[in-house]
Amino acid sequence: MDNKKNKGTKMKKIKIIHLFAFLFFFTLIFSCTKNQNEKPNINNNIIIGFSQIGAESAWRTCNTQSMQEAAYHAGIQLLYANAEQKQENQIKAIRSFIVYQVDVIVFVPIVQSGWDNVLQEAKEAGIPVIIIDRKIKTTDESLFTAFIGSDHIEEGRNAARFLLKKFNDEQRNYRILEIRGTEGSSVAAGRSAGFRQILKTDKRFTITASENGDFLRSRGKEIAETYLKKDKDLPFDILFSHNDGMTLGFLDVLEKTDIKPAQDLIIVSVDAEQAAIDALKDGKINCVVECNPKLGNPVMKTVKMLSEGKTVPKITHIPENVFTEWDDLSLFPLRGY
Ligand code: GYE
Repeated sequence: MDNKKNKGTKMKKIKIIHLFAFLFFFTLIFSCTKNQNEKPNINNNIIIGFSQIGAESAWRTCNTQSMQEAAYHAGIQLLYANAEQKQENQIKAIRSFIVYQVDVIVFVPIVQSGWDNVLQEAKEAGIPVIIIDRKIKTTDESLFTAFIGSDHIEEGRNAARFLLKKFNDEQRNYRILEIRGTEGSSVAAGRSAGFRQILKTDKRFTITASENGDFLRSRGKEIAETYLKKDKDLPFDILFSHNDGMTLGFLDVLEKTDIKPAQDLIIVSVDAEQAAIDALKDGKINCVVECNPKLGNPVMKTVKMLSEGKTVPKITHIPENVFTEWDDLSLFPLRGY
């Protein structure tokens, strides 16, 4: 990273006014932790510029908090920018981080494509980029230093594996409604692909409808309203929803009908936020595939390794669980999101 500082002389000098404008737009986070007894370990001056997508779900809020808390405990300054669900805002934030000459850029790509130019700019400025949670599509893998997050294809496979196990002995056909996450995101693409990969081996299962729910609870509700018309038969046997928010929105509507969730309609969800685990315990969901939002510590560890000039792994996938109706979750610890 010292090299980068030397290269920095090539860049235009930041004027004081730019610095103030920058600080106005980005929150400097030092004190977000709840546990005030633990003293942070301030041993260097690393600055991370972090571009987050927004706050569309409980998962996302926990992901942001995990980054803030881990940075605080590691004694790292985190410049946090909330993109309010817009790729263009993320690109602007990344450009500001380059001008500010942060030590590392960390970002969650809302969609897979369209990052090459801005990442090339970061590369030319000598700033390493760590991509977290969602992946990008690029022909030039040198544009980022590391990826840390879940294997979303495996999550889709796990959702499908649950169905194969549940219906192991039955000889009938199943109609599936899929509610997808944000269009163009690697998560939606991965969960869809993994799910299909496993189910295509079994002719009993057909995905009869697939809707974009944008990871929003409100969209889950709207989709349920479209399909669950009174005096009509339930058009599906299974719901596969790409996140708990959309599942819970769907349940809000389903519970006003005579259809029994997790019995008349088998429900498989992803994320494992507390509300979904509670619904699983209450017999309203059949399976919840975990997606772990707590990426803060592995990210800070990687940043420290980079600052010490060490080589870091290119791809780190976080191990994850699957929670089902067959598990005893009575003593299960709180999820924290
Ligand atoms: O499943 C969802 C969200 O990118 C894995 O984004 C993440 C997804 C998560 O907001 O709830």
